Amino acid sequence: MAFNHVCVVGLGYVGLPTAAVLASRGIRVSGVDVNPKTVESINAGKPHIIEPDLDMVVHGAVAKGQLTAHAHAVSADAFIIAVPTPFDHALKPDLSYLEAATRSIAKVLKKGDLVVVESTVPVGATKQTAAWLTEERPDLRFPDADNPSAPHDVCIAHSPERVLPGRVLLELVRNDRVIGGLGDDCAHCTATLYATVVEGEMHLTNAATAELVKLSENAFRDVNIAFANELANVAEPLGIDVREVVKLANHHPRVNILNPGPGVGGHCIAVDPWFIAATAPERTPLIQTARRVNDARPGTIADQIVALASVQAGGAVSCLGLSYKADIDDLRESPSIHVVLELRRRISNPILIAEPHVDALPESLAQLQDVRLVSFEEALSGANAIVLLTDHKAFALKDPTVLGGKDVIDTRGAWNF
Ligand code: SAJ
Repeated sequence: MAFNHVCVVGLGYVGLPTAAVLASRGIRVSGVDVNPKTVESINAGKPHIIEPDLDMVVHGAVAKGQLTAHAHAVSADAFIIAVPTPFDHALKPDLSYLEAATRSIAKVLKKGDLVVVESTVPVGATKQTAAWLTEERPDLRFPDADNPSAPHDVCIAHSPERVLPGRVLLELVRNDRVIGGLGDDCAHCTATLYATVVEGEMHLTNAATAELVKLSENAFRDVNIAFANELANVAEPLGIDVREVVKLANHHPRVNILNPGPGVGGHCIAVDPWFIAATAPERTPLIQTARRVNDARPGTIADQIVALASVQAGGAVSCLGLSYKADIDDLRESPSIHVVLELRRRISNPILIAEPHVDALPESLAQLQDVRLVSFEEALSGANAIVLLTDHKAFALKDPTVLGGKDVIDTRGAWNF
């Protein structure tokens, strides 16, 4: 099966790199996004997100006419859906973007097309995608997870993205892929599409298994980081360096503890475990507890900051880094933001924030009293309490003596004095 034209719905952190890489392999790609600014910027050859080398690949693909962006779905041979799947206030998955994207492609679907859900979804969502399509297009036959060998006109599969922000273009190509088909032939058909870009192995299974595989990967990491953070909660009051504990424990051949930090952020690891919990609330005490342990870390860090002598004396606090991890501009679910919010709840001292990847504070912080975005240099010179929250390369200390006499909390273990 040949795919000459692919429509990628959702041009965010996953959709845009996927669209650009497919286009760079000579496939005609139409990207679709509901945000007119995103469409405009991509058609001008400029990605709206920061990711190493993405600007070059997008610019090249747009200049060659291989990649175009649109406000509405375009008829194609294959559709890749890469829209957000957040959770709601009750910690339940919110599939409204997936539903809207699915219904939007229904209008242009034809016999022989392929639909791939790349968004991370709760178990059963790919099956639900087929149900939405059936509602919209009763004239077409869609695969049935309960009868996968039944004939169908359109293939549907789940192939979760597994790329690490900051290494997206590299991992998109090199990582193994899990592909779960709804009907018997759907995974094979999807593997043909990804074979144009993926150098890693492709592991074919059914859709529900692929859904749980993806959620398990992120929940595993969340539980491991929660363990590291719990160790930090134990070690810090005892005056023990938790990083040395982790480093030495990891010398055991069968131990691999991740790094403690200010908490877990981003749109994946801080969110996906709740998708498993929502499916089986009574059977996931470990996964739910890990989420709570990680979510409590910013409050613990805020308590440590409040206890510093310079803060007790009323001095300013400088918080370095707002994004959820190093060298990216993504502030989603960032523990750094929660540290600042918790800090403002506890004290009224001035708070200076340095974040080289943003031009303005996010709304949740901009509305707080006496919280300012400043340069790294001003953050270092303007306060006697310095807290490293995100270990951006830009915060590497050329001259550690600038911290002389100051109260310092390095939540990432990035500064060696
Ligand atoms: N973190 C720690 N300690 C660690 C590692 C991470 O506190 O030892 C924190 C980070 O600072 C960050 C959060 O956890 O706040 C998550 O960062 P991350 O680098 O672990 O992962 P993400 O969310 O950027 O990307 C993850 C990846 N999943 C796995 O590694 C299993 C990526 O491969 C997935 O594609 C992505 O989620 C996703 O989209 O699901």
